[in-house]
Formats: sequence, structure tokens, C-alpha cells
Amino acid sequence: MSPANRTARISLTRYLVEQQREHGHIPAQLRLLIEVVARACKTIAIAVNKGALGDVLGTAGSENVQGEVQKKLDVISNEVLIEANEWGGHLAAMASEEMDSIHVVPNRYPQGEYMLLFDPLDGSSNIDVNVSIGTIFSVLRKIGHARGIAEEDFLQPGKQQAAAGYCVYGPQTTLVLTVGSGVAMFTLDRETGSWVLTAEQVQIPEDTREFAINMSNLRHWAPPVRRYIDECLAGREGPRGKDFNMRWVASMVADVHRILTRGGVFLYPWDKREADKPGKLRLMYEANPMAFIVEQAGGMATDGQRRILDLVPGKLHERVAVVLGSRHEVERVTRYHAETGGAA
Ligand code: AHM
Ligand code: MG
Repeated sequence: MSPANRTARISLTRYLVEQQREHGHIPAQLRLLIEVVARACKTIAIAVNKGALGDVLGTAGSENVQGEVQKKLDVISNEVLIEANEWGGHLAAMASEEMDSIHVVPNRYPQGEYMLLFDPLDGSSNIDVNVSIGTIFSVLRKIGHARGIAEEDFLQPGKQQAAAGYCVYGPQTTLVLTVGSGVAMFTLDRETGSWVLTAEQVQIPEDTREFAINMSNLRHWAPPVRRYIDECLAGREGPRGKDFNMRWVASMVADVHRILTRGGVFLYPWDKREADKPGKLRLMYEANPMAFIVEQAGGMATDGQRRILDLVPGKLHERVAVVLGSRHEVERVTRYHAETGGAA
């Protein structure tokens, strides 16, 4: 019987309490943090659902630090997460795709032991066309006990994350979470307003016949990525000896969610369009939390050469190439990079 069908439904709160009892790795501040983020995601889900009726579609008329045009929902979601998290005493500071620099918890509130990073609304290009979008978050521990906090305190490798998760706003609203002991999924019950545990110890199949990549960039890829995709496209008659299917939602949350549900490999590699940048996606609030979740589900995540969770960020908004999902495919892509002398 799936967890959702048990007579006593398991709420997010109960799951966190029981995890703490069993493993002792969710202290009160971390539990509060996760519950506050989950609550903020409910607020964002309501705004997403209102769409044109809530005047939340379209652009906000501003740009973020990466020079991308901000959508109204990018800005709204960022504000919701900041306001929900700054007063509880569980955080020292926050960082976001939509803010140039870190947001330190104001002095009027107690300072907590954690730092939160997020992409408040991932898949922004899908907002106005009513396709799944999401929120991605990563939790780090504050190192040291001094009151002050600076951007450098955030520059920890992803393997030091205390928790990570994402929420998909799709046909269902689903929260996916890891605190380092497997991956759990919660579905929002809109009638009761509660998050109900609907999958536990999620595992990504090691093999797959499905890949996700933006094929329109094919001519810009490096040889190892081109080789991998060419071999998939050659299908049964090619070196892989099997036919592949392709999916690309253009919302990382939705693509990763599909991979967690039925396997697959996701690639956003380096490409020649912006040759001086390692990739499009951001390391600290997109790649790291997704890599933590994927590894906790038995999958693998690299930048084509190195494990993503081992990378030491040089700056807050650092970009990275991403290959993640079913273990055997990620191993293969990573091997192709090694065979061509580490070409990106
Ligand atoms: P965003 O955080 O501004 O929405 O950008 C990240 C998104 C990812 O969710 C997705 O995988 C990728 O950008 C899609 O990029 P493209 O439009 O180049 O296919
Ligand atoms: Mg994003």
C-alpha cells in the first residue's frame, strides 16, 4: 500500500518528527526551516494557480544579476520565501537566483544556524504558457559562531548540504525532500491544505532509454556530448543497440521529477554560445540541491568530469554544466568526457 493510502496519512510534520527520532539528524531549527519553506511553497502554488486572474503573469520590468528578465512570479516567489523565512530564528542568511547578494536576517530577529539558498521560480519561460514550474532550495549550516555572515560563508561544496528539495507546481503540487537519508515525496492535499507523504525511499532506475537535453543547441556542444546524443539517436541500429525517447520540459524541476519517477538522464552541458561560462544552470541553488536529491535516490550527478557535490563554489551565482540521473547513463557521459581528454 502506498503511504498516501494508509488510514493514518503521514504529514510532512510527522515525517520530520519520525526522521529525527530514527536518525537524529533533524534538529528543531532544521525542522522549522523545512516546514516554513513548505508553507511558502503552498503560498507560491496558490499564486501560480491564479494565473491571469491573480495578475501574476508577464514580466516584472526588471532584470536579475544574471541579466535575465524577471517575471512577476519570479519576484513574488522570492518575496514570499524571504518574508516567510526571516523571522523564525532558524536562519542566518538567504541567497537567491533573484538577488544580487545575500540577504542577512535583520538584527531585530534572532539569528539561526542555517543558511538557505533558492531558485524561487524555476522554469520561468514556462510561467505564461501554463507548463510545470517549481521552487528549488538548498540548506547549508552556518560555519562558526560569530554573529557576522558574509557571502564567503555560503561557498561550501554541495556535499555539505543539510537538506535540499524542490516543489513542482504541475497537475499536482509535489514537494520532494532529502535530509540525507533517502528521498521522500509529499503531495499537497488542497482540501486540507496539508502535505501528505506519497512516496518514500525513491530510487532512480540505473538504466534508461530516455534523455533530456535542449536539442536546438546541438551545433554548439562539445564532442563528448555530441557523441553521446548521436549514439542515442542512432537507436537500435547504432552502438547502443536500443531506441531512445526524448523529453525536454525546459523546467529543471519537471525534468528532474520525471527522472525521479521513471528514470532518465538530464543534460545541460557547456556550449559554445557562452564559451567563457561553464554552463547555463547555477551551481548553488539549482545543480547542488538536485545533485543531492539524485544521489540520495541512487542516481549520479556530474559536470561531465567531476561529481557536482564535490565542487567548491568560487562565487554565489556560479554556473556549472550538469549531467544527472540514471547512474549508468551519467557514468557513460562522464567516461566520454574522460576519453576526449577532459573536453568540456
Ligand atoms: P530559470 O531558473 O531562469 O527558469 O532557468 C533555468 C531553466 C531550467 O529550469 C531549465 O532546465 C533550463 O533553464 C531551460 O533552458 P532552455 O530554455 O535553454 O532550454
Ligand atoms: Mg532555475
